[in-house]
Amino acid sequence: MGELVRFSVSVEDDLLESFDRLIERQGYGNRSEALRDLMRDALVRAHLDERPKAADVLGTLTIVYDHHATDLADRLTALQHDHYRLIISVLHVHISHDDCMEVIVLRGPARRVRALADALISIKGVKHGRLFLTIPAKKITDRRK
Ligand code: NI
Repeated sequence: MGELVRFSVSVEDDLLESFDRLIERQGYGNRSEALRDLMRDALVRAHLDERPKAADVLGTLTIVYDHHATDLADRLTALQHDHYRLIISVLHVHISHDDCMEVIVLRGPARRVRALADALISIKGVKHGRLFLTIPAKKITDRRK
């Protein structure tokens, strides 16, 4: 953790009022913590955007599917076994009589993680899927550029 630095920011009053209402609804105790989170999120997104070939990213892929769909569960499982080195863990939840949700925790090269997520989401019968990517915490404020 770096040393705390204070700085001032000029902003339109209506923008600041809206921001304050938002962060209060979100449960932030003060602007500083909300601003720190926005800065970290921007840095993570920039890191991922600027390094499409990043060697080490972390991801969670959430997919929802009907387990009755023909061959779907087998295809999802086979594809995950084909890429087992990218998969840290899988959480399976039976969310109704028909539907399942899986949260697949991934770690590896960005391109391979994205490609596996795209392949899983695009299998016929997957109703919804979304990949969330982040990076190891120490890289968020990496001073090397
Ligand atoms: Ni299930």
